[in-house]
Amino acid sequence: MKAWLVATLTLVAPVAIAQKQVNVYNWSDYITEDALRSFTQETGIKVVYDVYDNNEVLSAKLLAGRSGYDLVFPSARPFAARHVASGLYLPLDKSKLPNWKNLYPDVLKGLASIDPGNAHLMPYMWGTTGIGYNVDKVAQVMGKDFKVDSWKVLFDPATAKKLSSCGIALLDDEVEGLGAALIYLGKAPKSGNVADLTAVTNLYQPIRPSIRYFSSSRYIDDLANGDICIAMGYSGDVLQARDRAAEAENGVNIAYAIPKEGAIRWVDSAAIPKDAKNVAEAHAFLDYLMRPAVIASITNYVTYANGNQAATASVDPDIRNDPGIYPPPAVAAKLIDDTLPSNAEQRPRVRAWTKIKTGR
Ligand code: SPD
Repeated sequence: MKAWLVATLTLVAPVAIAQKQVNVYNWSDYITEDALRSFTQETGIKVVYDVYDNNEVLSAKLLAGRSGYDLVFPSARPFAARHVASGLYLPLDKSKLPNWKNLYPDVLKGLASIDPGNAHLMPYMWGTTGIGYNVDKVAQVMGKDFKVDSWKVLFDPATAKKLSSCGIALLDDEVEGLGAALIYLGKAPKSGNVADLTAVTNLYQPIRPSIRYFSSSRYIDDLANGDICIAMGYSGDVLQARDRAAEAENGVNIAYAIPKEGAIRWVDSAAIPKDAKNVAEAHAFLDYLMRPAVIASITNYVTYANGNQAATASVDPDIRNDPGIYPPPAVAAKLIDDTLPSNAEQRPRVRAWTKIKTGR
């Protein structure tokens, strides 16, 4: 072939145009398929979506570097706070986020204490950690007048033993697992005090044989199907279990309780890892998530409150008035915002939690 012909063919040969994409790593059961599909339809950006159910798993990937993710959703305290302090995130380019104005000023103010100037973290959803339960099975085992209104339901060995017959699950979450026990003992949920943590391990020790498993996601389906009857759980996940059971019309009746001793209120945020490859696409996806109609429809499905003030009017009234999702003032007064243990407090906490989980 003549040289000039080869050159011409090379020039006109079709070049595959790479589709833009964004690699998202979020908690499981925390978005709608419809939101992902609509984003791609509108922008042409493909969303590669992976899920986790534990902040430690996300942290390990970020600390190792080259996670391959362009957008991640750490819980604000202590995780996102530590990530920001370690320089793991890119500053957000607010000029690419016109919907930032829709966010709640109070939520932003809360995040600014761990992320000065709200430079890296966008508030996504917030919720509480309490107790999810199968109303009829618990009544069957404990008697119809038994109330699920205290952490005692999980931490009293005699009660736990009885409830183990229908299945108890706990979160695989050090912050929440230790936090609930510390609140029950009247201590600060972020305590790293060795005496407090010994009291916590002593509290778990007699109930440990009654715990079927530790998982931060499996309990949703298990509650909905009637395979367990009680779980320490995240508010929206328990209410998703309630909705799944109702949809399946399987006669399982799930409720969520915020214990009278108090509970942790947490916020999950979104951030762009420092080594993200698709930064423009990550900003486009973040801005899309801050559209009132988009985030309200996600809230309506995942049953978590969001950090978007402009979305409130579009949230389904049933969700807005659900005390498990938006706790009324008397309950809110008992909530303790997630906190940030120091490194010195963290070490004994990790040791205590490992001991509790392994039962050794
Ligand atoms: N299925 C979504 C669950 C989100 C829970 N994030 C909160 C963690 C609190 N430590």
